[in-house]
Amino acid sequence: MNTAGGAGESGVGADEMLAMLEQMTFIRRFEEEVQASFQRGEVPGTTHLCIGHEAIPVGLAAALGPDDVIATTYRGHGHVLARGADPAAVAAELTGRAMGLNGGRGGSMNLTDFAHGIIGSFGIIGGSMAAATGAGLSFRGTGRVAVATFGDGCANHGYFFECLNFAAVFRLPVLFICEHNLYGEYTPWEQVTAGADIAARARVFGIDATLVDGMDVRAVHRHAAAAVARLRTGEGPVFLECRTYRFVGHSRSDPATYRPPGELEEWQRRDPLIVARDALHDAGVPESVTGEAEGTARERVRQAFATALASPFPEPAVTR
Ligand SMILES: Cc1ncc(C[n+]2csc(CCOP(=O)(O)OP(=O)(O)O)c2C)c(N)n1
Ligand SMILES: [Mg+2]
Repeated sequence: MNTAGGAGESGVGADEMLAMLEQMTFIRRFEEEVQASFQRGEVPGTTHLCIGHEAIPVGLAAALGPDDVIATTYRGHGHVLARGADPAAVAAELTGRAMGLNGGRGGSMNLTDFAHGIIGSFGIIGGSMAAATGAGLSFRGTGRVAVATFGDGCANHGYFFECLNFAAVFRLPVLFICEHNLYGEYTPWEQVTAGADIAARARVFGIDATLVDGMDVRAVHRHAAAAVARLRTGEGPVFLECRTYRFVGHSRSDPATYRPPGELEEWQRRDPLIVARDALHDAGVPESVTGEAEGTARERVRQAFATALASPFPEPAVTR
């Protein structure tokens, strides 16, 4: 249908907003299937889900061009999917199959797909910042942009300060995106992090830094698009602190009992899928149209995992 018209304050048209809702719904259902697959024993190692964070990968990906690159973390499945990696190859990597993005040998925490500008997912906190800063160094004067995503827990690591300083001094085209979900593993961020916000730390280096509503894909997209436009002109790095919340535990079967009662429910009221759906309904898009995202997402996830699980494991490594 022609859904031309606005979907709220962001300037994002309803068609684009609908596409973003579909993508967020797909990532949500994909991650739920990762968890189910993990519990069935099909995913070796561990998993860190981005359920609750979906507005960030989707709003960001819509602002990037095909020549831009991203370095993300172990909580990066959503970024990899949003950049356009083949979902079956992602599912296959998670389940250790030969057709996986990395031949089935990297797994959940190391998803890499150069064809889609994903230069790495990093299990080492801060590794994504270093990789994107290095990419930014090689992109100077080209108009290309390198993105680093990382968590609030990264803000106390040496990498954080070194990369911000280096990128600022050399005016690198790097977009630093902090996915601030209030916890580093099982520790509330304010117990280990001084200051009122993390963006303030970037400003010390003269970096343009903004707090963003990470539950609203329109806000993420608007800020990411403005940042990318600025970065292409060579004005130096930009920092976005996107406030979000993970609706699930840190990893594996973490029941997240360390959260205060009611906190999860409070954030779930601003579930990025609900925020996007409400904006579309307010813009006149009927529920019959927004509801289609659900069936499409489930079918794409079913196909991806069916393909992956039916595919062979890699040959055992040769040992010498
Ligand atoms: C250099 C380093 N130190 C410690 C760890 C152990 N570790 C794994 S996840 C994690 C928490 C990180 O929290 P945050 O950066 O907020 O990311 P989130 O998991 O919330 O997305 C830590 C400390 C690590 N992986 N790398
Ligand atoms: Mg965190």
